[in-house]
Amino acid sequence: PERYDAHAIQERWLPVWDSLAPFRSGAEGDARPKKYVLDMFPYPSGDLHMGHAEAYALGDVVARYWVQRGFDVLHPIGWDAFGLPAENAAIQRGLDPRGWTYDNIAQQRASMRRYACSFDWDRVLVTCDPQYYRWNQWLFLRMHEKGLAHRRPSLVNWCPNDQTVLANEQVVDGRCERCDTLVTKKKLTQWYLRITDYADRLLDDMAQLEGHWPDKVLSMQRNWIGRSTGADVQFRIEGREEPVPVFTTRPDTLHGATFFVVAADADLAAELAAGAPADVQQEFAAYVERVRAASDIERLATDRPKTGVFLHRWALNPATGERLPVWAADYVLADYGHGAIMAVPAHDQRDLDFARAHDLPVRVVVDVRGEDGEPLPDPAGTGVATTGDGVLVNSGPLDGMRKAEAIAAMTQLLAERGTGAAATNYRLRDWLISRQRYWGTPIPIVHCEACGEVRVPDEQLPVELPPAEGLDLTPKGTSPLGGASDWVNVDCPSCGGPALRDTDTMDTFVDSSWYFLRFCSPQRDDVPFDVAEVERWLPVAQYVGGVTHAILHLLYSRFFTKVLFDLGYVTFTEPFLRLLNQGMVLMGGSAMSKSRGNIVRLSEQLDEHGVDAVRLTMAFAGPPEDDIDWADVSPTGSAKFLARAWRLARDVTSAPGTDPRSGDQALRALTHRTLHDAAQLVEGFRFNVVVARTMELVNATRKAIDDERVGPGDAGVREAVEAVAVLLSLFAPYTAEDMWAQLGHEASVARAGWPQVDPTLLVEDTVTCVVQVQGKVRDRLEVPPGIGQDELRELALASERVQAALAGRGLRTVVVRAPKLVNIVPA
Ligand code: ANZ
Ligand code: ZN
Repeated sequence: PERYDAHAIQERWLPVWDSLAPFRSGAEGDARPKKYVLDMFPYPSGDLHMGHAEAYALGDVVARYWVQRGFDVLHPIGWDAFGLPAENAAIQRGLDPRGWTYDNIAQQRASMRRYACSFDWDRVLVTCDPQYYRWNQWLFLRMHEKGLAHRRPSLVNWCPNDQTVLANEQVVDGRCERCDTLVTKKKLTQWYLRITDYADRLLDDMAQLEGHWPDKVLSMQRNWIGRSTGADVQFRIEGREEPVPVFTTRPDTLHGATFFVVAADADLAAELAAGAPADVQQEFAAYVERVRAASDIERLATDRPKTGVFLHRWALNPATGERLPVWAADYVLADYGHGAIMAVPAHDQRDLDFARAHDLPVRVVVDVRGEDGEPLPDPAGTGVATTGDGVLVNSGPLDGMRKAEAIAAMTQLLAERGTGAAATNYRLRDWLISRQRYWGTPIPIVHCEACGEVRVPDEQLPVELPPAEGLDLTPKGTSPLGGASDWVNVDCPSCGGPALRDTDTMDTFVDSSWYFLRFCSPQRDDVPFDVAEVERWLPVAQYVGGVTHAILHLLYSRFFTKVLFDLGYVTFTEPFLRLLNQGMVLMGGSAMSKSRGNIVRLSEQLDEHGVDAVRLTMAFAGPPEDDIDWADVSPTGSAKFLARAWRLARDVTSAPGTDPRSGDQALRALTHRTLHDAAQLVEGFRFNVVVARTMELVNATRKAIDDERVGPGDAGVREAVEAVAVLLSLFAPYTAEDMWAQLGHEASVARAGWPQVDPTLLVEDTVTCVVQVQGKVRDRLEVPPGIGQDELRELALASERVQAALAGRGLRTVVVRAPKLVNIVPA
């Protein structure tokens, strides 16, 4: 063919690849070293969108690169197929969630094939398949045996619109992550996984990930776990037998505590209020009602008015014996620390705001200085708490100590007196996995009046979902599975008596917390994963996905891995060694959304520009972490470049296998330099630079031919064009494959292998640059022939001999004639 026709090329190669299956992994006897490259699997919400197109283009660069480097690469795909959208489609449009889900999967799968994703299609898994979710149940049972899965009544986040419980992670700014409704609280008995038992390990093992995961993700995880160290301090309350503990990060400020606050919605507040005068009791009851309606985020917001009720009760400061008024307020949370605090308004901003709102005393106990060494003004007057380091004052035995020393001293003092101890607190909460929805994994527990909570025996797994037909799926606060009476009523596996199945389903994040293990042996129906295969492939060498999963999914996967390590099923404690978070694809500066009407449809882009041009554009748009604004990029430009590269392959006339050593030396040097750098650039995720360097190689080759410096039969030209084909095989697989075939090769370019780089060709030529000061030669520098004027000027001025000749004088003029001469005239 004479003309580059992207669509014809696609038609030509798709069926060939189907039969070649160049990305099949883990074949018996395949001696290549192993590498696991994983793209986050999609939710089958419709056809692929531009975000998928970016993620899968970038993940493919990495996977295809390692294949070229001679690795047996596991690059699997599957579908995260349970969840609310399917259920909502069922409710709103009367569709069967199963059918809806599998239809979407078929569509996405076809699009991925067309998009030439280098997936191993023999390993596909779908989480709503009973053969998958039976292992969710199996894992749940193992955790139940270890006490890591348990049920308890508690206040939970509740979405009044979806009528479902939400994990803390699914509450964003006090709103439901999915539907944006304000989240409220509700008391329910729910299933939890004890991720808090793993808080320290989840934090400490991050040392393994440092430098390999984006810093931003590591710090998000750290904040989410939220470990803080300090002390528990016991406060006696007049008229109450038991002392009440508070958690503080600043035991050093104990002498500055001027009041005491109990979370208004904590049981303790109700108890203390019960001993208060009748009018206070009424005021308190009305207040609690209002508090319960608000979300944690609203309650903690610093700009929120500090409301509260004085309970007419008194706490005793264990350091001073002073009587502190006890308040109930909503800025203290019931489920953090002990749900009560000692308030130190001089040194805590929220306490200060509260003190100023309710006329409570403010006492400075740390002398904090500004940058100028002067004491910072009194917080009582400025309304700004002083939170920094300083010297303790008004604090008895602590006076004169600095903050850190005083924290240690006070902690010890409290311990000696039996009124306190060092303590650690976490923001992390146990993972609430119960959902009162249909489209999820049934919890494999049976409730029997005689035996209590009974685990479904392993051999009875999977507990399959009953058909949706006939069930009322509309949210109502209890699970739709309760309506499937044939399914719910079972014989107790333990005593054989009448019993009921648990009707909750699991949070879908359970499904994605171990899917990377299942990919190693997706067909095994006797174990969740083949331990030997997992040993062979894991940990995942490279994980690629969106930053939206920076907390939830990654934390849960890390947690599952550690649990499986403790159970002896895996030998590693971190599942993902390296993480790449790609940016988003925007349109006109904002995220694509139906409401903005700025959605770019991937299928239309593929029809218009061809697959390769779209994929190349994704890689070329900028560093992968950055967002891509589709309005600013040029798939047309990408297509033109691809045509130019393709025409080079058409024009090569030397035979395959020609010894390149007889080729044009300048072109060869560029080819080898490009290959050498490209490898490092891909490994550092600088894909856009690799594309730019490939363009440079294409242009230089074309120019060498056009200038008649070399002929199309030159072995250096063939070598350059073959290198271009291999480089492009990472970004534009169809074009690369067609070029490879035009160059006379029979096998797929995908497995051609990275060309051997000849180190002798990497040595750059240099020229000698003379540096003069006042007309006298002072130094000679070896510089690359292509050095820039500015760079050469800096180099010359940095020379020790030149500096000696200048002897501290300033510069009048510096004349630079790159690469040969620099002439300096001092002032
Ligand atoms: C006295 C104090 C003095 C505090 C001071 C701070 C500064 P993190 O870092 O988040 O762990 N606190 C404790 N329990 C709380 C609850 N349930 N709701 C709201 N606030 C609570 O912060 C711990 C600090 O937050 C604790 O230390 C306590 O205030 C407050 F100069 O105690 B501090
Ligand atoms: Zn029983």
